[in-house]
Amino acid sequence: MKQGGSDAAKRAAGESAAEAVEDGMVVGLGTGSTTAHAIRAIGRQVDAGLDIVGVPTSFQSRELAREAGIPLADLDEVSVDLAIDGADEVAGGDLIKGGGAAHAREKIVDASADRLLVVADPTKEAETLSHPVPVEVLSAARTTVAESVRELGGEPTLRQAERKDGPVVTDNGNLVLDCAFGDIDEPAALGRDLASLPGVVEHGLFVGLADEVHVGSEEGVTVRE
Ligand code: ABF
Repeated sequence: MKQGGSDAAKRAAGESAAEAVEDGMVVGLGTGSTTAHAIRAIGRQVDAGLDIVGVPTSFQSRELAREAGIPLADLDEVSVDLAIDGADEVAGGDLIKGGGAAHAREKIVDASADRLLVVADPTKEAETLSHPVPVEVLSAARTTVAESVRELGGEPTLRQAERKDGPVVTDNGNLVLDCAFGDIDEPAALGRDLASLPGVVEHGLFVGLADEVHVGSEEGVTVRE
């Protein structure tokens, strides 16, 4: 995951996106350190009387939202007006996500939202997507999917836990293959190919989903539409 951005840049992006939250909205709450700033800012607005409901995209964002005092609902109970989420790489409206292994739930929430605001720092921006694509797989499909990814021109690596004592297991109980393809000139086509493989739960290509990208820096925020 590209993690070069400063905390000040992430905070600027997160707080900028949080300003788009309005009274009465159902808000999708993404995962990661940049979105965490948005969640805390929304929590402060709730403290000040804002009436919203949050839909978390991961265990991490649920815990953070609870601490911030944001009332929560499940996606099957509400429909999302606005989602705020981070990314590992951003090229125009296309994203690679899944560095936090939460991209399956993130995609369900982000794709269902009327508007998706992506929060990022400048290290995430690219002309062409080239970050390895996280692919969540059922454990039984790990080898067959890896083989198919190689046939598609990618190099899959099973994601290991930071303590190196075993693989990362997602909130859904599955494994993650990080699949390096080099420059991804046709993300929509690659996304379709990956989605068609038996045993793939979800991949981290979010093509054309971003409505706005809030890029924070120490100097301020640029909003790209
Ligand atoms: C989630 O967190 C992911 O989909 C993305 O991989 C990551 C971004 O985290 P951070 O903001 O900490 O760089 O949004």
